[in-house]
Amino acid sequence: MEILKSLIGEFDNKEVESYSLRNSKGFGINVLNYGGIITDVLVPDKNGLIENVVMKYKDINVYKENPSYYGALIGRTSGRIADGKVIINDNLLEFNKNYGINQGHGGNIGFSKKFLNVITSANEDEAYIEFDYLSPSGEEGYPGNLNLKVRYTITEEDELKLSYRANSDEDTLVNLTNHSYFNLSGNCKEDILNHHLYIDSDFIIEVNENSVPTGDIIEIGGTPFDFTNPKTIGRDIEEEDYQLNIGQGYDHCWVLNGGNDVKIRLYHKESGRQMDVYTNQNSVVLYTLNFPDEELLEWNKKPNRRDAIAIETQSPPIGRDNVFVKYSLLKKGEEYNKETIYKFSIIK
Ligand code: G6D
Repeated sequence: MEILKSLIGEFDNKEVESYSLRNSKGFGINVLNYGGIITDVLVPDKNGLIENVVMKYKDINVYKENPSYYGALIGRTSGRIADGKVIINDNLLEFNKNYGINQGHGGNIGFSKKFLNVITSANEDEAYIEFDYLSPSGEEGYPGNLNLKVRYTITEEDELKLSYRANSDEDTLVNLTNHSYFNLSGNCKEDILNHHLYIDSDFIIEVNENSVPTGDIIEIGGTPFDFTNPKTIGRDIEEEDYQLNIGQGYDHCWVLNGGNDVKIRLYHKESGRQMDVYTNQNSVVLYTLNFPDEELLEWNKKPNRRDAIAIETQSPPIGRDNVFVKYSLLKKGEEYNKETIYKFSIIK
C-alpha cells in the first residue's frame, strides 16, 4: 500500500495538504488535511478503468467554504437542529442559525472547515489516515472539550472504512458523518437517476416544511421512499408526495434496520460498479443534490440536480422541543464509536 502527500494550496496562510492512499490495484482515496475532505474515491469499472466516484470541485480554493459540503467530515452534529436550540441537563444551548432558521452541519465553522492533525500508516493489507482534533468547550456553542479521532482506512479488498471516536469532559452532542456525494458512473459522466438503490429500512423520519423532524416516523412500504426491493433512484423521485415535495427530491433520514447485513447498496449497471454500505449507525440521510451550487466540477462542468447522492450515515437530526436529541447525546466520559464501511465490487 502506498501513501503520498502533496501540498496543493493555502487557506489563511496554512498549508492545504492532499494525501493519496492506494492499494496494489490502484483503488484508493485522496483526502485533505482540511475538513477531512475526501476529494477522490478511485474505483475500477468492469473494464478496469479507474475513475472518481465522488463529486469533486475543480478549484481547490472552493473547498475552503465548500458550499455543498463535498466529501467533508461533518460535526459536531450532522443535519439540522431545529431553531438552533437544544436543552441538555436543563441548560438551553443556542447555536448559530446558519441553515435558514435552523443550525446545520455543526454551525458556521464546523469540523468541515477545520485544519486537522494528520497521522498516516500503511502495511501490505491496509493504509489509513487519521485525523486528531480537540474541539474546545464552547466551540460553535457546544459544551465540553471534545477529543476527536477520525480514521479513513482503505483495504486490499477495495473497502473504505470510516471510523469515528470521540469523548468529552461534559455531556454534549455528537453526531458525526461524512458528506461524500457518490456517482458510480465515474467522473460524473451521467446523473444518478439510473443507479439502483437498496436501503435496509422500513421507516423514514417525518420532516416539516423547514426540513426538521416532527418527531413522527412514517412507514414507507409501497411509497416512493421504499427501497427494500432495489429500484432506480429516478423511478419515483418525481411522484406527487408531500415529503418528497418538501425536499424537492430525496433529502430524508431513513431509520436502518438492525443487524450486520448490507444497509445500503448502490449499483450502476453500465460501469458494473457496486457499492455496499455497512454501518453501526442507526440511520442514514440520503440527499439527491436537489439544490446544486454553481461551482465548477473537476470535469469542467457545473453540477446539475440529481448528479450525485450523498449517503450520510448518522443519528437522526434534531427537531423542535428536543425531538430526537437523545440519539446525539454523548455523556461525559463515554466513548462515541461509530463505523461505516463502503465496499466496492464489480457486478457484470
Ligand atoms: C444535507 O440534508 C442536507 C441538505 O438539505 C443540504 O442542503 C446538504 O446537506 C448540503 O444532506
